[in-house]
Amino acid sequence: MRREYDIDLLIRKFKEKDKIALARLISIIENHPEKASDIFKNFNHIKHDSYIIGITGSPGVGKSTLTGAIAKRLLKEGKSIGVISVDPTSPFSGGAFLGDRVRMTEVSLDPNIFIRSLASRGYRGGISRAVLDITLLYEAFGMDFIIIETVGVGQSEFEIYNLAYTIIVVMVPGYGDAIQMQKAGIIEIGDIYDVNKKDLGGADIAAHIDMMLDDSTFQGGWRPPIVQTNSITGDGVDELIENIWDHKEHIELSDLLSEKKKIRFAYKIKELLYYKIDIVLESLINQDELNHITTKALENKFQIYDLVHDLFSDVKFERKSKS
Ligand SMILES: Nc1nc2c(ncn2[C@@H]2O[C@H](COP(=O)(O)OP(=O)(O)O)[C@@H](O)[C@H]2O)c(=O)[nH]1
Ligand SMILES: [Mg+2]
Repeated sequence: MRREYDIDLLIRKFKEKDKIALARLISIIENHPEKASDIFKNFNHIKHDSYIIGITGSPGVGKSTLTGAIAKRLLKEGKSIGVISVDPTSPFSGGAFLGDRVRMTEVSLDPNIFIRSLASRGYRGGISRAVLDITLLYEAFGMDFIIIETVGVGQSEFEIYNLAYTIIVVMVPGYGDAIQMQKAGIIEIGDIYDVNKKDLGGADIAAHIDMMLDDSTFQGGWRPPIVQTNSITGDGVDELIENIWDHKEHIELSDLLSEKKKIRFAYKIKELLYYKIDIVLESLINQDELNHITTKALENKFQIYDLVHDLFSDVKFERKSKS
């Protein structure tokens, strides 16, 4: 079946806050990054900024449930929310996975929330490119808040640090998880720490993190608070949200927010450059040449640097003068 996209019609509906149009535009941008510019040019006049919250932590700690709990409260305050759930470790590919829908069912029917799950690694230009573009679409849609949920362990291809303004690191009772997070360096990026599954304990972990933070120095004068939540019953979620507001206020007043916004766009620009360079690279070196030097490298592995270098011997890396 041939599916024509009438982008103008979609944009018109999008501007009328039609969630189906939002969903379609996200799909188009996910699958056809080359269409992004055509879509985004319709939003040039929009100056709206969403506040971006990142929720990270190991699989199963309760990030999706917590996202639902936070969203529920924000919706009650009349806010609109765009959720992006990134879990490349999920065996499901593409689209939304059922689990997250179920965990967020209560809120997912509200007209002021939109949830998108990204599960596979197969996005053109990479998963982080897709995430960045979806945040831009959410901003154009007028979302007050964007919540990005992401698996935080051993995931280098997507760095929430470059995207979100307030980062919540979620852990669970039991030292295994805390130690794993510490090893992965995730523990250093939190603006707020949440030991979830409070019903299973976790006061010791909270104290442990607190002690660890005592030994740290804090850039910008923010000492990350530690909260405990039960994201199923909602116990502790109000306190968590209070802490989000405090952090938001802190970075707004100290101008750290503009710094974070700068990082977000610098990251996006780098992403776009890499994407372009990939295309250039494909046109410079074809698969045959690649196979050829791979064979050669197999014969003499110590020549590997020279072989790659020689590939570029005919290419002139000269900057065009800008006059
Ligand atoms: N006991 C308990 N279970 C929870 C809590 N929060 C989430 N869960 C459960 O933990 C499992 C994983 O939750 P999920 O939100 O999918 O975790 P994610 O992988 O981090 O997104 C689900 O079965 C949830 O019902 C909590 O506060 N207490
Ligand atoms: Mg999840």
